[in-house]
Amino acid sequence: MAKGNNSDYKKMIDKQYKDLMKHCQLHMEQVEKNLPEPKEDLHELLKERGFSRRDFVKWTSAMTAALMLPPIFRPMVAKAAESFSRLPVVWLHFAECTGCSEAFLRSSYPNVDDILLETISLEYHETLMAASGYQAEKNLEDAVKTFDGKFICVIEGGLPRGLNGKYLTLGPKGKTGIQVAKEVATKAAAVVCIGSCSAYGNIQAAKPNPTDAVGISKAIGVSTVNIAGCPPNAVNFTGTLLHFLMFGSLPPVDGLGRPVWAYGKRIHDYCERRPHYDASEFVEEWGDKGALKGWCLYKVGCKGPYTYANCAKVRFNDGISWPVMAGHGCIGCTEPGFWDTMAPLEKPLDEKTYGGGERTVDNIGIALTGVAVAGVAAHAVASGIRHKGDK
Ligand code: FSX
Ligand code: SF4
Ligand code: F3S
Repeated sequence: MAKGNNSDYKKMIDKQYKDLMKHCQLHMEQVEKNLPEPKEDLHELLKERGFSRRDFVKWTSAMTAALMLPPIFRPMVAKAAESFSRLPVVWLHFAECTGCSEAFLRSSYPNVDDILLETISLEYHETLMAASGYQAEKNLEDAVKTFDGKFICVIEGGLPRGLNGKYLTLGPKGKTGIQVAKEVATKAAAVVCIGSCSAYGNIQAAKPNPTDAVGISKAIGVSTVNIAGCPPNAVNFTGTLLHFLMFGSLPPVDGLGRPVWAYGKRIHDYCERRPHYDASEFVEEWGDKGALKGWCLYKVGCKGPYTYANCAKVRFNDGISWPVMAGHGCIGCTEPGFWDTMAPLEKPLDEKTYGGGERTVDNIGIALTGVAVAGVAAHAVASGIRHKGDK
């Protein structure tokens, strides 16, 4: 490319980021004005847990990069983190195992993301709140009324549609999950699905799906941002909420509703065992010499080539490990219907059906999930319309 073109391009990018920064600053001023005062002092909390200022700065850099923003946005990420407890959140539970809440709130090695989640202003959370029965229902009604159009509705769990939704009823009035979801989600600024159950139905939607369970978007027809995974990574949730605080909208998503910054690449693309895959060095059975040497887990069922997520990059438990590092293949938990489509979990997918031979694995992954990428633009537009945040 000619030198002139290069500098024109740089100027254009610089201008775009400048405009984005301006938008971010304006939006954060609105946040200051319109949302309640912070309920928690993040820095106090971090200090109590033994995190230094330097740890926080390191975390802001990592989060800014993870969100695919240039370093000039670091102070804004820090500001958004400090404002995290201003964001009113109503957290609903439907058909699921509550592993998502457990994974987020009971970390043995809490990192900055986990502490950030502790500051979240939970107006309603069925597992954590003390209230029950009529009182709980009143709390929910009050929260929805007080923060109408401003709160984030976080949903864990899918919705059974069978028997008119009566496989799942909640509260003293015996409302169906579908009713509750409609009442709350339609009043929210945005709906964030935590985990593959609320995103796509997941385990309760696995064949033969006796209750006709589906994800939230399919059940009630609202656009949702899907933090897929069973359970998902806290980083992907906090990053998505930080984006909302900074820009007043949720981040761009793929055709399956997953934020592109977190789910834009395959497990196989970031995997530390990838050089062994490329060198055809495979674990053939559990405990063999390949397993001891950390070779590729494809032949013992790793579904990393078909799965979009950043697990290898951000890992779990304060970056300690992730499934493939721990020695088991990825089971594809961020993909819709993985219990059926990725089965058997400890064997490769049928190579006859999918083309056969390791050389084709890359192509299979892209063919199977290509549909996700094709829908990026359409869904981004739809979610932009859906979210009532600051324009
Ligand atoms: Fe599902 Fe979450 Fe898996 Fe469990 O709530 S994503 S079954 S870890 O708990 O929804
Ligand atoms: Fe890693 Fe699995 Fe890909 Fe092997 S098949 S390189 S273990 S993601
Ligand atoms: Fe799930 Fe695979 Fe990550 S099983 S946690 S997407 S490595």
